[in-house]
Amino acid sequence: MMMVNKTKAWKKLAEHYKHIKNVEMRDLFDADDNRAAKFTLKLDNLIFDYSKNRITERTIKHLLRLAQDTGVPEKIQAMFRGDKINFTENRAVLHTALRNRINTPVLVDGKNVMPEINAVLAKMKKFSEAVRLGKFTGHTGKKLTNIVNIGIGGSDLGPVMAVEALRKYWAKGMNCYFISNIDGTACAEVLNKIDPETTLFIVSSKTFTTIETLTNARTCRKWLVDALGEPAVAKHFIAISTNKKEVEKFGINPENMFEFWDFVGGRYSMWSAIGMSIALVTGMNNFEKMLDGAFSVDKHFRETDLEHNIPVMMALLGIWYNNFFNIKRYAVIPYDQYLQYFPAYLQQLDMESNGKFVDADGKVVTYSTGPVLFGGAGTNVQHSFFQLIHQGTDIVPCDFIIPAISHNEIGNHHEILIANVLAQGEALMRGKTEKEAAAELAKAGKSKDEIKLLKRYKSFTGNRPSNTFLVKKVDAYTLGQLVALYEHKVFVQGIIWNINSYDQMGVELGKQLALNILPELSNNATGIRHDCSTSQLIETIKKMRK
Ligand code: G6Q
Repeated sequence: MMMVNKTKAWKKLAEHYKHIKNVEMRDLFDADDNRAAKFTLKLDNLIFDYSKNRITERTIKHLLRLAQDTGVPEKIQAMFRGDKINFTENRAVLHTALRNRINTPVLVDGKNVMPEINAVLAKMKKFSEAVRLGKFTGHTGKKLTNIVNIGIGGSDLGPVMAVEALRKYWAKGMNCYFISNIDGTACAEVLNKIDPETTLFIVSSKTFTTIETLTNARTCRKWLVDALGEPAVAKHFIAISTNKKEVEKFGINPENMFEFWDFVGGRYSMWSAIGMSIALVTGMNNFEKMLDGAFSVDKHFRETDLEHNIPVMMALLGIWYNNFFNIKRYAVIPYDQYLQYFPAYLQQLDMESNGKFVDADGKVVTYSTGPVLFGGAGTNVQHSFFQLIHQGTDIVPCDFIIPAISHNEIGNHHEILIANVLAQGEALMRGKTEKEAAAELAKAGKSKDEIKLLKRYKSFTGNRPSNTFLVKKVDAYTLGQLVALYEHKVFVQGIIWNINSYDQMGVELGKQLALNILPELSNNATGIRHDCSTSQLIETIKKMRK
């Protein structure tokens, strides 16, 4: 296949960029009162306003042509159909089947996977309700009120993000903790807070071979057995995995195992039983609402033409900046404290999916793929990295997310929050000329000399892009929608860049590398040749630890 940067659509965009790069967004807005309406899409109560981007209708036309020419519409259908689009692992990519709320058959190797998915959902419902109602109790008969998810990467980031996002829906008296890092501190700090009699551990691992998760699980198991004895394990440990054999080997009763499948990637797995902590703490009804929200986006993504398709537009705008403006980063800023872990979650989703340099034909790409993503909750980040976003030499396109209604409407807190996010988007778009800065300084009573000195420092180039996602309230449904929008955005970009968004060789390399050094640290095994820096560090650490 021809590399995408050699296609006619790409060349047209490169040509068009030469014109757009000098166009000011503030002029586009001043010239067209209808610009916001023109560049806004809606899905239920979710509004995606992408008018504050360096685009015209012509830009969109060219970008849509790129999506057409790279086969985005067909590839969307191929994913939902269960084609093995994860070609390096020869797997279908069917996280969408997990939230296929109308239960239409989805075939993998000719077999409908929906009955198995529904069976696990039913098992999750039964179990989570039993725990929440105190029918499934701990070994000593006490209600299980401390939920501890042990997992890492895709088996942690989704659940922790969603559980925190839905904190307002937590059952009274229930607490949820996450142990992911192999750093003993992660385990120690959680175990210090909980009581074995009231704790349920969820060992979440797709492969059930990940060293961090298994080491943490063993430590927690020992802690529990020391307190309550071996028979307690059956009442305090459940497993979520695709690997039944390893779960049994670990000593967890298969009855307490909730299965998922190879066609669900780790970072796409919060919709599976990996989301058990969400169901336990917020209730299965909320977990199902999250699936409903994601399903609404799946339907929109599958059935809407490219131009009105929110994930497609998100993806195309990302490509426009990454590949034509040469901007290889973007920030996601939710103005909602409950969404504080959303950027960290998206970091994995986007960077693990599209941080690839070899295309589907095995060739090294000659264009940029996945950008660097960072972010944090607003307004906090306005007091940290926003300086660079406003005046840095590098442009950072931003996604702002804001709910119209807060879960905690206290005084005028939420109005202040909303005023901040809207002001940021406007300021980034408009900027402030030296003349405007001078006028402001004069109004503030500054002297001529002060104005001369300060006006340059207080001016802002503007013309800095942002998208605004406005939702009514961050509930489970909306959360499901937001996550699914980004999932599909990442998918579309992977299609256009012609890479496999669904493998993670870099993560696997990390798993393998540590295993080479471990024996050298724990005993005196030698014989592995390292670079002299690594050898020196190993020796020094050993001395320090003696
Ligand atoms: C996700 C990645 C990775 C994975 C973790 C944990 O897509 O593959 O983040 O989720 O390495 O793996 P296990 O769930 O197998 O323990």
